[in-house]
Amino acid sequence: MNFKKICVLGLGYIGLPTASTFATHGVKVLGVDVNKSIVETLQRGEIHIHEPGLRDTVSAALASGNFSVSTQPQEADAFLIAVPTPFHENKFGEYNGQKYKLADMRAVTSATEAIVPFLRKDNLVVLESTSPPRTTLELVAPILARSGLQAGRDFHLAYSPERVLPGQILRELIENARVIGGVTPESAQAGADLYSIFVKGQIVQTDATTAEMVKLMENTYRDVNIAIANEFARLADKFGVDVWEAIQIASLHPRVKILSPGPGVGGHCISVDPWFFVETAPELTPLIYNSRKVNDAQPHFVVDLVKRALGDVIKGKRIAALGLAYKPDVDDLRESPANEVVHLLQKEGARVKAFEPFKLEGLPGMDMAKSLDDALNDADAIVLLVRHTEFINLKPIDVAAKTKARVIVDTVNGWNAANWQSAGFAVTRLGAGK
Ligand code: SAJ
Repeated sequence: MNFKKICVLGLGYIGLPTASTFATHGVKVLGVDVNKSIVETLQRGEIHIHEPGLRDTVSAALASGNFSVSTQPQEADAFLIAVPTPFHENKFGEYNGQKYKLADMRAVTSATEAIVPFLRKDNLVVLESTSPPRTTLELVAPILARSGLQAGRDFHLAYSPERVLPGQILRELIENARVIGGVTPESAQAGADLYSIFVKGQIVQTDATTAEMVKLMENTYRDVNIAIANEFARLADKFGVDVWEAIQIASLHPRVKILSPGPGVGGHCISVDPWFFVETAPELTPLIYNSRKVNDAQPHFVVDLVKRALGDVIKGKRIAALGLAYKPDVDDLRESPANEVVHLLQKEGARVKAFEPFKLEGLPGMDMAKSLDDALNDADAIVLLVRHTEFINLKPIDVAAKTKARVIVDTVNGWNAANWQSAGFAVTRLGAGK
């Protein structure tokens, strides 16, 4: 198929990089977002999200004359849906007395509805949003049928998940393997024709539901494996073993690769996607469900460690919390376990001062330090919550000179315990029972 003009609905972390990359590859792109202020920001040539290289790609797309933005779709050869699929805030499912979260598909529904008046014979529609299995067949196709056209017969319909890593989106968008699941083989082929405009990685064609499952399986696999690493950390703590040493040794086995324990699992993908399986088949997913529970409980385990490090007294203690981001060297605080640790410590009566070098303003309700020195100054204990390079490179001697705190809690195996001990610190590490 030949694509002269496409319409991308949703200009967020995935839609904007995708739309602007198509435009810099010679396709006319209309970017659509229901949020007026996002559209206006882009029309001014600015961007509303932080992602390395994105500003340059969007500027190049605008300069090429191929990229325009609007709050309304228009006729096009292909429509891409890249809108968020968060959870319902106050709606839960229940199975055997266990509550689970439910995907909020309203954005997918309304973006699909917005396409209906513009859908023409032989068009291609691609859903990119992470969605519960069978969404393409059972939610998107029936809405598009309101046009009088039928998916797979009159127009092509496919599901193609993004699998890019925040911080490396623009490179991975081009280089990663791409899965395209069509409602018919012809739909998958049409999707492959479209993405091959810029994708250099392998393009794999399959059916729509397989592609939906693939995306959820990838992130669920990671979540379950982090959960087992977190349980190993708890076990090591109990048995007087250093989990980091044990993981290193176990991973010498040619068929074992253990992920890293930490303060929990954050971000907008791995802590979210497994729920889409649980929601659609709670009776089949006890392992996935319990892994989510283990990872969500990990901040409580960290708080117990901090308590232990402080001789069981947490109330009134001043704690410097280093890092709030959901993972190292990013500015994204969404669903971050570090935030959860800070909230729990505050609830226990600690006076927490947090320092996040990638987002100094932090989050509402937090006492944010303006600088590292500001955080360390008059702290009783230092808790390392994120492996930001800046923190990993700290020298114990320098830190000792800036604070009266002599207690550190390392939740990410970021610091060499012996070095800190020789600078006079009492060191507690997550998973280090030794
Ligand atoms: N984490 C651990 N231990 C580990 C690895 C990660 O505790 O050994 C924690 C991190 O600290 C973080 C969370 O897990 O809080 C998730 O971080 P991540 O770097 O593993 O993943 P994300 O959420 O940034 O991006 C993932 C990626 N998926 C996989 O690696 C399977 C990315 O490719 C997906 O595109 C993205 O989810 C998504 O949007 O689905």
